[in-house]
Amino acid sequence: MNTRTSVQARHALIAPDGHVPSDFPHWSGVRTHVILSPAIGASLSQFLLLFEQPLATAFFPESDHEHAIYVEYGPVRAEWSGGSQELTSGGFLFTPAHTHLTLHGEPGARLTVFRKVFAAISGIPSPPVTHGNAADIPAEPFLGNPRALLQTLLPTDIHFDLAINIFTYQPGATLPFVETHIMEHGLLMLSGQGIYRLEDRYYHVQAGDAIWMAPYCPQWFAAIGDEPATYLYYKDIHRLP
Ligand code: UGY
Ligand code: MN
Repeated sequence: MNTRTSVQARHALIAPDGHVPSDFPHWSGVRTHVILSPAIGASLSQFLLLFEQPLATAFFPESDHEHAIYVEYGPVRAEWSGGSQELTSGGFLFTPAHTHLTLHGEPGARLTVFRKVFAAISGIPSPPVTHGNAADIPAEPFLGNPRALLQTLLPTDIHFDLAINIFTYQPGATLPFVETHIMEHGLLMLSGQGIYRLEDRYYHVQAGDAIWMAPYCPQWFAAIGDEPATYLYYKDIHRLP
């Protein structure tokens, strides 16, 4: 037996063939894979939620964790302290710390949740609940390259201590250099395939794969194949080390 999954001290590739679901109190009808968590060495958690049954429910109780959600397939109804929103494919939602969050999905709905402890700055309010759809977010050439387009889903103001972005590469396009930075990433390949360099290793990655890059993990990507490669990723931002 074999797998492309590789778990290292400072990075991981998690391929779907190894997924094993978790159950949580008051959740029902949702197949839940905890892809990343502090147990692997990350400071974020990354969940993959597959809604399987009518009235399926996932529940994140109020805590010092904030949540950022991206819906691959909807519809999903999100309810939080003080509001609710229907999310279709491409929909995203941010809920700040100290907000409970309930997600109801139709069978076949699939989404990713990034969860982390909010890094508060005294005197600056928490970021507000924010939602939208990737279809309405402009795709900007990354460092001038129109074959590598970046969408920044959440506002870029300093209230936010995380970003969720979508990168779309045409076949043959690459990250322009090997990045090495303090920011940590959790990543989900949404479509296509490519080669991901993580530290000194090179991995073939494809839709459905997830990646953890610890701070300072050298990283580079090249899209291969006949169709564009797209990935969703999390990044911590805007806080002094
Ligand atoms: O935002 C980023 O750091 C991004 N360029 N990293 C990546 O795609 N691995
Ligand atoms: Mn990066």
